[in-house]
This record gives sequence, C-alpha cells and structure tokens, in this order.
Amino acid sequence: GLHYPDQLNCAGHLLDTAIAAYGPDRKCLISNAETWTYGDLDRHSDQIAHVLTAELGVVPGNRVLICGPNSPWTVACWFGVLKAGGVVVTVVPLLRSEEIATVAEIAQVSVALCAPGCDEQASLAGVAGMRVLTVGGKGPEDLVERCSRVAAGEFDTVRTSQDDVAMIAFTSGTTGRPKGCLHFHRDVLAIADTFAEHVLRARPDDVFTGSPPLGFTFGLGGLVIFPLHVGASTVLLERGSPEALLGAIEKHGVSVLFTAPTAYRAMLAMLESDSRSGDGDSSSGGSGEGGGDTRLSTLRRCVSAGEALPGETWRAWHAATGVKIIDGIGATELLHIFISAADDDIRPGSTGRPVPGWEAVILDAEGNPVPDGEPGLLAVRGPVGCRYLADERQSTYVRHGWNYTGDTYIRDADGYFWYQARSDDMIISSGYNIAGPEVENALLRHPSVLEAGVIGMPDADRGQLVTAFVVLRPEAATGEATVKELQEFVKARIAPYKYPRAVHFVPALPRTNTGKLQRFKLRDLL
Ligand code: 3SK
Repeated sequence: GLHYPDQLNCAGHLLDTAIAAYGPDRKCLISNAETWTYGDLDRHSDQIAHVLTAELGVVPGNRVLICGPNSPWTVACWFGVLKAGGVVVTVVPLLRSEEIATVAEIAQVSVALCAPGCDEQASLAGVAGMRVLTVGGKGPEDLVERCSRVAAGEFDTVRTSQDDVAMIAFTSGTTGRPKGCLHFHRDVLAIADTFAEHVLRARPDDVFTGSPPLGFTFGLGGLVIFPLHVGASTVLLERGSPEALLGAIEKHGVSVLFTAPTAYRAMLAMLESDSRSGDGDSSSGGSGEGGGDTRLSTLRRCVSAGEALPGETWRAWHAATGVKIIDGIGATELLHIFISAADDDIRPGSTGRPVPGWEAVILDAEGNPVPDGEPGLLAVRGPVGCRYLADERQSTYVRHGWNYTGDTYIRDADGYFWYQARSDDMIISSGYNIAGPEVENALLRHPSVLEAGVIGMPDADRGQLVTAFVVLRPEAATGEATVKELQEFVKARIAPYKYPRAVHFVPALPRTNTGKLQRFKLRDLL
C-alpha cells in the first residue's frame, strides 16, 4: 500500500520536492505568453495564498472556485489555494452563470478566481457571499495585480493532514445535477504514485502537453501533477486543438502527450493531408520506436482517456509516429486512471489491466462476479475512493467497498479489460462527459419545444454525437433555421460543448406508462 505522512499538503510537497531536487530555476510551466520556473510558480502561489488569507479572509477549509484556461496563472491559483489550506473547486472554463451557481451552492464556495469572461458569468450567478476576482483582467481588484503588490515574502504553507479535503471535482450526473467529488491531499499524490509511476513512467527531462482542461481531473493529473511530480516541464495550451497540439509538439519538443481519441484521429488526418500536399516532413526513421513523422520524433509517451480508444486509431497512430498509445480509463470520482497498459503490455482495443495498486472486477446487477468473456458492470477499488459531497447517489456508486464506474466491460481470460458501453445515459463526446437530461432541460426552455430527448449516437470522430429528438409545438416550423436557433439557444445556456450537434424533429417521444422517457428507444426513431 501507499503510505503518506499524517501531515501533508500536496501543493507544498510537490513544489518543495521538485525544488529540493532540481533548484528553483528549473523550467516548469510554458505557455504562449510566458515561461515560468519552479521558483516562479512557488513565488506566485505564495503571493496568491497571501492575498487569499490576508486580504480575502480565506481560512483553512474554505472552498475556492477556479475557473480559467490552461495557463500558468490557473496552475498558480490551484497551488495558492492549497497552500492556504483552502479547498479547490475545479470546473472547466466557459460555464454559464446557472452552472456556476449550482456548483458554487453545492460546494459552498466563498471565493471565485475567474479568468476574464468567466468572471462575468460568476458575478451573474448571484451566489450570496461569494466574492469574485478576475485573474489576469484589468483593475486594482484583479488577482494578478494584487499579487504584484504583496509585500510579504514566503507563505508558511498550512499544515494540512493527508486526509484533509484538497479539492472538489465536479462531474455531471445522469440527472444533470452535478456531483462534487471530494479528494484528499494524499489522493493527489496517490495518482502520481500509481498510474504515473507504474504505467506512464515519465522522466525529469520530459516535456508534457495535452488538450484536457485543468478543470477535468484528466487534465489536472496529466498536465500538472504528473510533470511536477518528476520535475518535468509542461506546455499549457489555452486551446488544445489538434493543430495547436501538433504545433506545440514540434515547437517545444514535447515527449509526453495527454489527449482523447478524437484528437489522435484529427491529428492523424492532418498529418496525412500534409504528407499528401507535400507539407511537413513525413519521412520515417525519426522517432524512437521505428519511424514516423519526424516532426513528432520527440514524442515518447502518448496517453488516451475520456472515451474508449479503438484498435484502428491505436494502430494508425503507431504507424504514423512509432509511439504506442497508453489507453486508460479513469473517473472524476476516482481522480485519475485505474485501468491501463503501456509498451508490450498493450493489446490494441483493450483498455488494459488494473494499474498496480488498483483492483478491478466485473459484476452482475446483484454484485456477483461475471465469468471472463461475459459483459458486466465494472467495479474497482484502490487508493482513491468516491466520496460525493452530500449526494444520495453515493450509495449507487459505492457498494460493498467497490466503486461502480457505470461502465460495462468484458474481462478476457488473460485479465485484460475491454470496454463495451456506458451503463447509463451519460454521453461521452470527444472526451467530454455530457448528461443527456441536462441538454434536454436546456432545450425545453425554448418556447417552441414541447418535448426533448437527448442521447449519444455512435460517431466515428467523436465517439458519440450529442443527438436531440425534439417534439415542437404545433405552430413552430421545422427546418434548418429552427435547428440552428435551438443549437444557439442551448449554447447560450449551458457550456457550448454540450450543444446537440444533430437535431431531429419527431412527432412524439417513446415513454413508459408512467411517462418516463425511454431513451434507449430514441435511436429507433431514425
Ligand atoms: O474519462 C476518463 O477516462 C478519465 C481519465 C482520467 C481522469 C478522469 C477521467 C474522467
């Protein structure tokens, strides 16, 4: 098992360890605008901790929302809040005011640190007692401005316990009401000491990059915790588009990449079209393990999660780059990846085997083991557990000490786990978790919409496509203009990535006798 000291502050521990080993001048965070050393991150997070405690009255245990892009200042906020003994509430940027209000109310947020744009939505949320500060905006109230005025030196990191709550990570539930997952200081180190230590095996000279937002635990682990744990550097991209990823890999000599299957496919398509048009250098022989595009020759480890990685995508990436993608499944509830495989342990199309430190079983609805080769519910246990904040769904996720992830899997005779489907109505599109009912609720607020049912339809690019089946009021017109109008309507009310990319008008939705929507029958309407 993993053992940590009783007194542990994960932020102080990560920074102190790296600085003790490599000194403060080691390169740490790289963005388009600036490059920070470990010393810079230490200093700026100390300043933030001073502002939070001395100027904003934050005391240990207070919850602080961080809503910003992948950038050095967002990382500094994460470290500053933890040094101050606060609890970080992680969310993705672009949340709308109502979404922020829900999260802030569930987590009882007292301060919100928001990038410009997000701060307006946070202020509109109108949460009583929540102070909103911009990060990198203009004006004397801005956090970066305030930091530049801090006279005090080093901040004395609050001596938290290993099982004090460090962060609350939000995940949308199938009912659409987000669930806050509590994670302790020791959990943050446990994901580095399990997946990163045994599967990823990063090195101090690695350069990381990737697309997942730091507000998702996949991004937080892959782009902050894992690189800092080994003293490596990380390239933070505000927009992690496939173009930006390819550009960053070439420009910064990236060796470790974290992204979702959709992005691997999009990058492959771009490499292919470049090589057809004669752009770029697709000659072989450049990469470590047998050739590929020389612009990607620095890549050493590629990680995929967020949705299942098809064997074809794995093979195509290997052929193009010589790198064997490390597929993995994780969960916000469990902080990071618990089933995975690397190098010669990989069976393309399979997620892999339990990460050392984790156990995984396939169970039937009654909790009995299902024979190998037959589908069942994936249940796991390990150093991190699911602890929902005041949510009755805790007893559905955790039963008899096992965490039921909500995925249907098959384990083969060799102990490899093969993904089958989500066991519930959650849509996973391009790595984003989207609750169908949340999109339905947004559609239902449009005056022309009578009923709405939203599901994920299989899609070669995105894994699943958010697809809405809409019953319009009799006077409303069907047609492309209405589709566009509904899509814009949803984008304005919930985070834009959740909008239905396909909208079908139907005369009625399938329902049970008691009026419950039968989402599994929706696909038959096409
Ligand atoms: O979706 C996943 O597989 C995942 C991976 C790592 C961390 C968090 C999540 C949700």
